[in-house]
Amino acid sequence: MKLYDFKGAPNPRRVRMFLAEKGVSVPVRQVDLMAREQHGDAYRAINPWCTVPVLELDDDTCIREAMTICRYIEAIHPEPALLGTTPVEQAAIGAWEHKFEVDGLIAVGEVLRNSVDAFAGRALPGPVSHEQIPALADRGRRRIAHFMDLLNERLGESGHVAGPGFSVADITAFVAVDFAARVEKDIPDGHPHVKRWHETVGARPSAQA
Ligand SMILES: N[C@@H](CCC(=O)N[C@@H](CS)C(=O)NCC(=O)O)C(=O)O
Repeated sequence: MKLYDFKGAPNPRRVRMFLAEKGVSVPVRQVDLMAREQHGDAYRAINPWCTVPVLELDDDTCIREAMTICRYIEAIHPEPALLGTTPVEQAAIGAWEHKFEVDGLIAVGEVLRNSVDAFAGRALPGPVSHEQIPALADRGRRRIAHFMDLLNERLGESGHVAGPGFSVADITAFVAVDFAARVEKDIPDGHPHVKRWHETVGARPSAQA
């Protein structure tokens, strides 16, 4: 197995944290997104969608999309369960994980990709060129504020994002909060539950992944 990764990017980090929580070590190959290696022919043969992460299996099968990779890893390494063990747990984890991917991770991406010069002409990942829309960066900032509010509200009623135990929903939300620091610097005041939870999750060894 091999993980195609880019150290500074949030989506591969979700997979690295997931693997670390499982105690599974996988060889990593860095794809230089800054040098546009993802758009070159060699990487397109791995993933024509031109994104990381990708998990390449020993038979050359390439699995793309962070959550799909996590589901695959959970299937072959069920312990500790990070996607839930009962159908109800799985439903809650799936819903919260997706909610915070869209409201958190994608909102931050919307700001950065529509405002940072390095993303000019690349406002969406993938092989198609898209121009930046500055209004989307403004909307993204409002979306991040809403994400922090929602996460704080949720963590005020639950020890972890999807229930009492740690799950992949915590990984996605944690990576999104750290990614938001590239826009907002700190967790905003008035979000004590996010701060408490961020310290707890940040103390897990997987947070260094
Ligand atoms: N939905 C995809 C998103 C993958 C994605 O957008 N990855 C970013 C890095 S976080 C990327 O590869 N960007 C390439 C680029 O910016 O050209 C997933 O969950 O894996």
